[in-house]
Amino acid sequence: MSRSARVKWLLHELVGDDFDVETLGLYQGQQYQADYLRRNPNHAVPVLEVSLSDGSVFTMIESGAMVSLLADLYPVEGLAPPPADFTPERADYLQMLHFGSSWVDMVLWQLRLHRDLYSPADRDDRTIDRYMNKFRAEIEPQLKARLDRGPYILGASFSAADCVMGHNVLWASLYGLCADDCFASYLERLAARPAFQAAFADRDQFAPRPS
Ligand SMILES: N[C@@H](CCC(=O)N[C@@H](CS)C(=O)NCC(=O)O)C(=O)O
Repeated sequence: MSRSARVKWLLHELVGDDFDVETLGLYQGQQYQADYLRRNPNHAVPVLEVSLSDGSVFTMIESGAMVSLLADLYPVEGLAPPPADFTPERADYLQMLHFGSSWVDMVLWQLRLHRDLYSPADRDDRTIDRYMNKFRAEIEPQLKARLDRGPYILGASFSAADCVMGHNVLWASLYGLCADDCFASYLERLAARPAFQAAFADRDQFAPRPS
């Protein structure tokens, strides 16, 4: 259920099971171990390590960048409108990918921190109210308008942007957001995909919040 799911899901869409997964105990603080901090100084998941033919490894530390790059690397799968001269399809795709992995993500992260992760002394109910209202009043209508027009966030076809926005909708639904039927139908469509099922098959191993 962490942001790793966005990347894991897309990898299953693109290459089946042909990648290795390493898990990290976030609630146990394993992201602060020296070896992990060398890979990601932001002490966060996901990290994507790409092994190159010269034996070196390139490390990526931003889920939105990973999704964007991976979708472009496998054009035959057709999960990203091709980068070319300007096309409205490509522009809209990038816009949704970045909206999902920055703006919408930022709002959900504030909710996650203040509802689930901070100690009771650091939680702030006004911050929770502010971001719940922002999500309901500003973000949900934009997503609903898109899902009223078509089955996926870009319209008729599933794309890598759904791996980010679908994950966000799933995340938001844990806070009682995205309650409209259009979101339930969207999640049902996404959950019917074998790659989604493979990506979330281990979800029971992870607790939604620290005990
Ligand atoms: N902008 C980053 C955010 C990554 C992030 O905050 N991941 C969370 C889990 S979803 C994490 O690992 N938090 C642990 C920590 O901050 O110590 C991305 O999208 O990859």
